[in-house]
Amino acid sequence: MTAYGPDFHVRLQAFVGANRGRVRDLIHRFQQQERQLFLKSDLDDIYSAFCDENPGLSLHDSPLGAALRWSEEAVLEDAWMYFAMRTRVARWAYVKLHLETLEVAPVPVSEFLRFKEHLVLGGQAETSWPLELDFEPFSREFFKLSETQSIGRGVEFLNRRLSSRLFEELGKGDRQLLHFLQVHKYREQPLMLNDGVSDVPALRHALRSAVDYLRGQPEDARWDTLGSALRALGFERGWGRDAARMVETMELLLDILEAPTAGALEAFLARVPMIFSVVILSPHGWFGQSGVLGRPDTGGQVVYILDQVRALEKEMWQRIHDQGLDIEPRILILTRLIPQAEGTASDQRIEHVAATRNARILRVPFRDKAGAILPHWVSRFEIWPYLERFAADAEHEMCAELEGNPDLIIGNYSDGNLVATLLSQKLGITQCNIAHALEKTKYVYSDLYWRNNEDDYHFSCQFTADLIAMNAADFIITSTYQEIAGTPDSVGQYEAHTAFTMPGLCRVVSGIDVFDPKFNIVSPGADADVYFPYSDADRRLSHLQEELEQLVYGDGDPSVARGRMEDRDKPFLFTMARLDRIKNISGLVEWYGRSEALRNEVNLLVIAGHVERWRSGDAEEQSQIDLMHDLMNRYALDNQVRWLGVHLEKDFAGELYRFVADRRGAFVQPALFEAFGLTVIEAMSSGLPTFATVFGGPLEIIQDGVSGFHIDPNHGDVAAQRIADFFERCRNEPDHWDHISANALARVAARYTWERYAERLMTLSRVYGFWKYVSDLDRSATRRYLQMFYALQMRPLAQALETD
Ligand code: UDP
Ligand code: LCN
Repeated sequence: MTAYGPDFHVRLQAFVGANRGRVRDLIHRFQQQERQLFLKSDLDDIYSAFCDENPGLSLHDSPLGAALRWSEEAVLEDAWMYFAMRTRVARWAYVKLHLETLEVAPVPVSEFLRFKEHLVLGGQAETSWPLELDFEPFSREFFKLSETQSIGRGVEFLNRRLSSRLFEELGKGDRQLLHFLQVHKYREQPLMLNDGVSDVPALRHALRSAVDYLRGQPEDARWDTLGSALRALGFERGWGRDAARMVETMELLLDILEAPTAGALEAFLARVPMIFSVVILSPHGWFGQSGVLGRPDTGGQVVYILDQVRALEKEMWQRIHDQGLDIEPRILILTRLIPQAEGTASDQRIEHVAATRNARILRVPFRDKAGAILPHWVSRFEIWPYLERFAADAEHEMCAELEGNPDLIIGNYSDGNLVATLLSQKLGITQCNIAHALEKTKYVYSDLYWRNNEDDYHFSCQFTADLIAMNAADFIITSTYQEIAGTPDSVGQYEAHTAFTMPGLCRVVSGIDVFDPKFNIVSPGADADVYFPYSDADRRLSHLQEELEQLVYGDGDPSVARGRMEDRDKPFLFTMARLDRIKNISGLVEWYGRSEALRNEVNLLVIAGHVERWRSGDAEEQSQIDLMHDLMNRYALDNQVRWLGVHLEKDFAGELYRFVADRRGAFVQPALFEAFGLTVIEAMSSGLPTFATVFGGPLEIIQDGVSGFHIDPNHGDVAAQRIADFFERCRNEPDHWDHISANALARVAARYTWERYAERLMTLSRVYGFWKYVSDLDRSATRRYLQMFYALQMRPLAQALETD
């Protein structure tokens, strides 16, 4: 098989030169298409057809075959064709081919992008001077991962690489570690070390003396009795709750000073009391604890954050407690206050988060230019003008609530990550980003033809914000590997920001490097108190059964329900999602309508959006509602499909998944693309066999045919048949259902839990905080560049959206 290397284009040129006639035939095929832009699927189709017709050519093993297979995109104009080749996961190269002379040459990414811009700007692309963004020079000096399998394990490699380098430099690392430990305090209370320890030899000496002293004390002795002796040696609180743990922590540090290893460093840093308060940003949606889910902008992110907060608080409390400190951790979720709250709590300034000790939601309103509070909800695509003012107001309110600055700021989604950037940069606080979903990959050509979408989506603002935030973050966590770098066959969400162009706005030649060690995969879980196995009889919410029966099988109120499942003996398929185009709920209804086999096997329950159009205030949702009615009519589905336009509370939704499992049904997630897919792990945690899209997170969550099934939303008929076959098999072999169900449960338990999530996130925050302090991970040059980019591009774009 041809591999990519520095001489690839020479080999390609030789092959093209030796097969001129055939290559011209192939070029002719492209030209016949009468188009200029080819996506991977177009290239594959043309190439496969050509190979079938020219069996003697054996293109497959040739450099030309490889170039075509690797190409994600090609652009044809006049005498040239340019190819963007993804030669391996996250590795790109660009090449051009002259259509007459058949000259081949490698090209830099900027030339490829400029050529592509012709499609939009015509000849102006050559003469214009666009803003060309290149973040690469800023990180040239930094350590980067080099293997694709290391992507997303940044902290592991950062520790390995930097610990040896730092400590090699003649005690430089030791000194920095000493300074780092000396600055720790909680408010005015010093922690870890006091001024009694002046240099590294003194620290080693003090540690040895303290360990000797502590070994002579009862293992469970506390600071109250040990403190005065330890203080005299130079120590403050923070080493452990009792003598045994203090010895462990001190010995870990002695080990590091002796010969640092990545493992010891991580274990030690994980114990350093650094994180007492955390701010989590989620500005755009209806953020609340009830009555908000299922609305257009209020999806999994809200569920994720509330579960995250509960898990984080527990973890923070435990760590603080284990280190012998009696400090209550504080977590604030900062979101938008919406006065016209439509029955939700979104108009309340502050709200305690249920099942936490101290976590709260703090809501700060958006203000317009004149300073007036914005009363109504604003779509996530329209919020850009309000964020800078929101950040300024939020800063005051959050610092007042916390009585000081937080120790960590976590952004969520594009808007939250941008506000996190503004606050973190201003206050000098460690910043963690969580994208949840990056919009760029959801819409084909959202970059190249951005102007076509500008009125509805304002991607100019969103992609600019994403670039700023991802480059500003100290670390980024993602739910899956594919979110960062895709798969061998598909481009990752972050990877899609490596190089792209928005003609007339900016040309991004290096937007983000997925080999940067700032990326870490930390997958979320499903709330184990709500989503538990259907077989767990003692915990079942039996009081909800009647209501569920009514909801699923009843006639229901026509304003919120359409259709009923007349044959109650059949199992049913269940799907639940926001009624966005990308969720493809209407696609599922259509596959179902068209598949006799599937209709014979099962009924379908859909919970999505509203049944009555007027209830929706969102254009995309309204058009999906129209389409759903159209499909229900076209395929006469009213006696087999039940469509409910209700937003379920969490407990109720949890019991509904189990209700489906009791009847040996299955869950379907048919999205065109799903960044992660919390419903998928909720269904699997309930023991439901799950069929989910092959595009996005579910590809990684489910092992196809083992713990569930993948379906391709672009081949609905095949998907429908696959589901029908499963039910047919279950009728003949009832064990099959049990087998998939048990594997789904095991898969989630092994990989997707909030306990593991919280442990990782707290460790990462400390490790990145440490490296930021002791090395130049602070990236001051990048910061300055980003500030300029913000002021010169982001702010004017956002301001232009605000009407008077
Ligand atoms: N959800 C809900 N009621 C609804 C629709 C959705 O409770 O009517 C919940 C669902 O259980 C899941 C979340 O909203 O927890 C959706 O998250 P997911 O990651 O599947 O998709 P997103 O909406 O974030 O794109
Ligand atoms: C946003 C999405 O689109 C989902 O795929 C995720 O599961 C959710 O956020 C939580 O991260």
